[in-house]
Amino acid sequence: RREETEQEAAAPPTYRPMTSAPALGVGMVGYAFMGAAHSQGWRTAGHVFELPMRPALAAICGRDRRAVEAAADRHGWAAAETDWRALIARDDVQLVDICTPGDSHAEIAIAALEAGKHVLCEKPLANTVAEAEAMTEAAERAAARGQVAVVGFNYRKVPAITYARKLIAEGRLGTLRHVRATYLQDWLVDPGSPLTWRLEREHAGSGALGDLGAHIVDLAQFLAGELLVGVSAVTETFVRERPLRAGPSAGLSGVADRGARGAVTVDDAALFTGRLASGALASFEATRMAAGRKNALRLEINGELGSLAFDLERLNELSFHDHTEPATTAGFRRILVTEPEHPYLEAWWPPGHALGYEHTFIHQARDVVRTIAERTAPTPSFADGLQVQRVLAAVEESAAKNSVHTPVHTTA
Ligand code: SOE
Repeated sequence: RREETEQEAAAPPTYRPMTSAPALGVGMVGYAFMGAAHSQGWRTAGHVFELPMRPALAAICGRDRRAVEAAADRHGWAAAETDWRALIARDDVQLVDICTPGDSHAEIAIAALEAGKHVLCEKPLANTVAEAEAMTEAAERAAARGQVAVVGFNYRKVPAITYARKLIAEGRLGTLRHVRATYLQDWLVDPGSPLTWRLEREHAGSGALGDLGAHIVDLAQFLAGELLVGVSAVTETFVRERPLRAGPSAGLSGVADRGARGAVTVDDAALFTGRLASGALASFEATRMAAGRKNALRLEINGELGSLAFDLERLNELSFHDHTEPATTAGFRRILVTEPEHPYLEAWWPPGHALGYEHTFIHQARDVVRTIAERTAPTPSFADGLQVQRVLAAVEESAAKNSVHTPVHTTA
């Protein structure tokens, strides 16, 4: 074994040993795609970042005993429960992490907060504004007792996004003029793709709008540091009937039944424009029908002094144009957001050693733990989730009115 140098021997340890920090018992409801992603976050955060509390994967919950026990085993949870009320009641659970479809968020979150637990809830916060309001009120009452409630807008935790927010807040773009946001996926292009819960209004609340649009609305408001005050929208459901699902979901899809079909009750795509409080204009496109686009979340923000652009498929990069530079040499340049001075990077790899999708959940877990221990204001809060929900509702209201558009006059 290599001898330690004198300098290394004298240096304080980079990480506090996990075992010396008090445990934060986590109980998670749901164990599919998001459950797997959040499990990684809880498992890894305390091994990478120096944390005041050590996340302990106490128990995972789902209705199907065999499946939830298998998930506990695979993802490293100490116990499995089949009733979320029993999970909340456990003494070894201090935080409830909700990774279920939107129709159960409000009931579980409010019960957990009333039982004195901290809550992390997947996005969108709820399926309706009324549910999101009730959740936010419960979170405010709980905050007075020292509890934390956070909504899982994980893309805020991409280092390049956090850094973009910092540059904008420092005034590097000056007065903002435009926010341009698209979130494009293609997993519903095939009309034979089955009817999963994400396509059912009673479970998901809405379609591409709530699933993808919620992320870009949150990011637009987070980056700009201001709220949307109005929207104008169109939505469309291109494939109105799909085969029922035969068997369990696999990722986003699943096996289609050969006979039975059911109605798709949510949008496949939502396009809308919006105005921010300062008067800046924003445009949004969320779709699961963009063939070839897998997880293309793209943002561009233009201000009087410059522009920033981001693409989730190249998430370690940020493009920056400084408009105060001489026009002859100015232009978009690529910032590789992997320096130790960049957000979250102090604990990761040397510069240029890239991060990925799963790191957003590790950063989310780190931030939740610190918020609880340091008693700082939770972010993104349930109030932030409620604001996004209000925008989604306004989009649906506008789209319903816009079913007949201003006609295009032809000369014929
Ligand atoms: C499916 O469209 C999905 O997994 C969303 O539900 C997530 O929120 C998004 O981050 C990736 O795509």
